[in-house]
Amino acid sequence: MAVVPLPRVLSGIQPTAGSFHLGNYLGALRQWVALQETTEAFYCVVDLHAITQDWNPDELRQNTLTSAAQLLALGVDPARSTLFVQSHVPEHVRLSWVLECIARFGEASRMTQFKDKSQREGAEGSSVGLFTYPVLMAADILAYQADQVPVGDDQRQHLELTRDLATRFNSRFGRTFTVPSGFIPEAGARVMDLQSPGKKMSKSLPPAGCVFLLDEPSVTAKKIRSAVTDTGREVVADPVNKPGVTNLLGIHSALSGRSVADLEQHFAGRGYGDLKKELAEVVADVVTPIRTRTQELVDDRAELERILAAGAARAREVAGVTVAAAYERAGFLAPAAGVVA
Ligand code: ATP
Ligand code: LTN
Repeated sequence: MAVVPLPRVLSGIQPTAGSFHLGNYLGALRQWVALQETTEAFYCVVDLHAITQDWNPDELRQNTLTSAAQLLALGVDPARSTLFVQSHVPEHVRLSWVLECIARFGEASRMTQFKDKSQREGAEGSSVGLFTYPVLMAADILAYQADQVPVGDDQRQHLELTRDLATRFNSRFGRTFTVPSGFIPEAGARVMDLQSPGKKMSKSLPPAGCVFLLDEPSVTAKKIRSAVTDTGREVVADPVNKPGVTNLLGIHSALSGRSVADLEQHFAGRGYGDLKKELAEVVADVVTPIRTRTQELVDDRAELERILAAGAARAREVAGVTVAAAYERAGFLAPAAGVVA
């Protein structure tokens, strides 16, 4: 009987904070865990992406370890998926250069994440790496011939660029890359900030609006208690007039698995205070075990490093094959035997 290969999945997350937040978890990381059951998954901590804006080397090293520990704690299983650190696999950068040379200046300039982030620093203060960031992301994905990429809604445009670059390379040089699709969840794809519910929850906004997985439960409860709600008192979803309450209901629904309509009934005749109190409990039930396990893993650095070394070795095997094929098709002279490429 022919063996049908499992679909391939690749995703990455930046180690740019000491902790992931609920937006990361619901928008992306929870899907990472689910997808390991049915796919061959590659997950990386994208440390090279983390230096496109100002960084501190010691913090980067520490955050890379803590990020890997959180991924394991929330359910990424190294026996079933390949977990690694991007900078341990030099094939990403080798492929990225070639893709940079087929990407167009105009298309990279249209990336809204680049426009937003570069606006904050201005053209003189923004790095060239910030501009080419989405092309490195394309290389991350294409090097593994990924079929699906689980990410939050904000990464849609980067995925579209990835697909365009794969198609362009394939039509110029012959079929080399799988053209990937996004895997974007409906519930949780866009968790909003608790203080500014018009903006997505993000570590770059003030911490009061962002629920970090490694926050103490009392801190989380306080953030939820202080979440901006709306005029009126009814607990109903209404994205236009009640963005704050709608966001809280959306988070509850994504974590508890109950539909928003069911929650509206459950809170009928009760106020925002009740919603917030219950939501804090629902969040604590999910994040407390993740916090505890993360700490245990961070304390066992040797084991963490062993898992990451095994992941990088497996990742290099797969990415090496793709990048060798892409280099050959692009016309690079193969190095003579004995020359390490
Ligand atoms: P920043 O806002 O500082 O750029 P971030 O907090 O958005 O960073 P990333 O590392 O860029 O975090 O995102 C990691 C993953 O989490 C991505 O797949 C992204 O789509 C998803 N994600 C981030 N924020 C949210 C959110 N508020 N809702 C849903 N998904 C999110
Ligand atoms: N750009 C993404 C992080 C990222 C990624 C990837 C996601 C880098 N490489 C490859 C999926 C696949 C972000 O900002 N969240």
